Amino acid sequence: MSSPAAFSVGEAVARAFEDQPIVDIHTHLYPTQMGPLCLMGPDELLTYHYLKVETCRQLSSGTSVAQFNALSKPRQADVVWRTLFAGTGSPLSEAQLGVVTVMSALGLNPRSDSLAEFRALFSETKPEDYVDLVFRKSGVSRVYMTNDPLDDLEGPAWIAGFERDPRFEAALRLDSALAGWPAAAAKLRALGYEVEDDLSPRTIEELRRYLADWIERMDARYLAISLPPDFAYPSESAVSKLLDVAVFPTARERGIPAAMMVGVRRGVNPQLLDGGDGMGKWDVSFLENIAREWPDVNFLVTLLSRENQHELCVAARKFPNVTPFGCWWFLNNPSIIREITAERLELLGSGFVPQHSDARVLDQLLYKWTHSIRAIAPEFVRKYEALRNTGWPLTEQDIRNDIARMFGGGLLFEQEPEGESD
Ligand code: FIX
Ligand code: ZN
Repeated sequence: MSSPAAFSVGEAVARAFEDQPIVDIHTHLYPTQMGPLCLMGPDELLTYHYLKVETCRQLSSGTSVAQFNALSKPRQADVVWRTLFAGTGSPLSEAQLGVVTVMSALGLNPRSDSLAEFRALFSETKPEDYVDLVFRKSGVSRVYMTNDPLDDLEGPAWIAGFERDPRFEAALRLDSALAGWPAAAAKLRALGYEVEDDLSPRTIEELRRYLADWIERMDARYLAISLPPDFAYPSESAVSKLLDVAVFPTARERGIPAAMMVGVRRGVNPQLLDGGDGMGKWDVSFLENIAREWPDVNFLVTLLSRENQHELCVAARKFPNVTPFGCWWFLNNPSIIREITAERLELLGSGFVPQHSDARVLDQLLYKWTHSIRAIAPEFVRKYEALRNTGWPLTEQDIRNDIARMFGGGLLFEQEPEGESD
């Protein structure tokens, strides 16, 4: 066997990424068995909210955002195509590059005048074959969905029951149940949970029953909530109290992580509908309060503001029950991914989950992971070269082990909750 110093780190990292099946820990993807929730194909891809927002910045004069919103999905996709891909400027934004990568991966001409060729390919392929094709070509082996029983489409699908494609794992999302309490009380009551409008002992008991039932029904692997930048903990807000009395105790009892996604300001420009959300910086001392108060809950944390990333690393150094994950949403751009990955490697070693895709349309797996790995791999190479230069007899297997741990989903469940072992 050649001496450990003989191999090329760059090539070893590239091989490790090529061979590692990716586990994508946060997406908005669903299996075909969940009917209309499963989004794929050109019309869905082109009407991704990132692209609609970019289109709305440059609608031709005479077309308003309201008129664009009123169009059918295929007509919106045509407008997006004409504006962002067959228009005057080159498709340089990350979301635009994404579409080009997807089309190239599918063997399509991205410089076409229309979506006709893409639509023909999609309509000629059976949905289950399309799913297989995307999983195979993207190198993704499993994805975590974002599951909300209170969603009008999703709840009935779970209640009716379906045979789950095992590549799709569940994550119970709590935004609609907890945000703006008692906004969700009527929906919870309709599902059979006797919550009251105030946070009475009965309400808390019933909310905990809701969590327990739905974790069970979905086999949810973690709980998740997104929160605004002004979220404070502890505080008198209903959401802070509900996390304390219902969500965190449930995560602890069940031994599953709680994912906190903080920094989103919903509906900053309501006219843009699903693309209208903005962001803001959080006070990370609230995360410290949570982590200190709940040492036996594993918190998966992603923060939306670039300004919060260094503080998040420092908080994770202080609290082993905090695992940073992903470069979320407005951070999911190569320049920022590079910066965040380097910072996390330097402060946390291999103890974080570098990326999730946040894909909403299955086809996006074909670009989000290639683009992310292209940004992340050089940072790993730099670190492994630095490690070898310090005199560490690095082996290719070391690299493979780290990449498997960080991209193979294992870190999610690495921390056994206290008191669970015996
Ligand atoms: O809250 C979330 O999970 C966000 O990722 C989404 O709501 C957002 O719309 C999105 O798709 C970001 O990439
Ligand atoms: Zn998301």
